[in-house]
Amino acid sequence: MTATSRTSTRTAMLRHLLQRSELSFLMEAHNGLSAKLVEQAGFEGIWASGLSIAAALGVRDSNEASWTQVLEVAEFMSDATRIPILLDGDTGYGNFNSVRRLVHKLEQRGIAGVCIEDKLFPKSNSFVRGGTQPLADAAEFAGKIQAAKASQRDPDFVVVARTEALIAGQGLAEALRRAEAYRCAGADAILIHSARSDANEIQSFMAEWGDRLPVVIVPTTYYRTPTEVFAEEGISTVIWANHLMRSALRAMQLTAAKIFAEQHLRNVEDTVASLAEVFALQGEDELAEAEQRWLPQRNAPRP
Ligand code: SPV
Ligand code: MG
Repeated sequence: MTATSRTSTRTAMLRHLLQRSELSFLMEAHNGLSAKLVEQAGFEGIWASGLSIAAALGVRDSNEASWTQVLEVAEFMSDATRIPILLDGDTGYGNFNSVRRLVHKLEQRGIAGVCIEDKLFPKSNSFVRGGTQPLADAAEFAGKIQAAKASQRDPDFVVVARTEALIAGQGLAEALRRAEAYRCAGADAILIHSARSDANEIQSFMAEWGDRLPVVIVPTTYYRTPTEVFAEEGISTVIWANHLMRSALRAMQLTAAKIFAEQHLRNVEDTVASLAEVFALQGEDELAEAEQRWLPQRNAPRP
């Protein structure tokens, strides 16, 4: 399969996930390994989380990793899987022109779509300084969406417009005004983000928004809301945004602390994945087979 046909297939898959009537789910990944695990678990798509990628790189979610560093990570994730990836493209890493170049590079690397948010570069995570972060001018952000849509070569490549109006405390009317502006600019879906511990403002948004465009949510803080409620509200896609990074963090902390305290491995061996599992995930079998096919065999007669 060529890079182009692989890309088209995945973009069509992501578009379908957003547009179908049944609720869909994107699971966070932050490197090739976690992307493989998302696919193995049965998920239909991956959220390449800015927060999780930054955390895994040991930096803050404040554009401390450059966009080409994020792209490198996304490429490993793309190579490691066959399901579509929606990249968290933060603010697009600059102006409309940066967004155009980002879209080209994502298409080249088999990423099925990008989500950009109406904050200012360099952004902070919505849960860190959400309420105090200035929003981008809505018209300028709409221009970024238009530029992204105009520069994609694969018609199925997906551009999700994310508004932070609720996070910034600007209220429902402003969230709706922005979402409508981004819809008119050509966005394929709207991500409406909320930092509340209940889904009330998301439900209010949905009541007004209706089915103008598919809506994506990130229920990190309103995790107690039953998933059926999201389906009833007409939401298209739920992103589980950071839970592999957070579970890996906890597991690594516990293992490191145990080995540090005990100075032996006897009590951890049964609590960690086997090496055989690691090699299987890496596809060692395929390499052994390829070596048989393409390396001169040791006992073969010399030509
Ligand atoms: C991310 O996963 O990086 C997101 C979602 O953008 S949030 O952290 O909630 O902003
Ligand atoms: Mg993010």
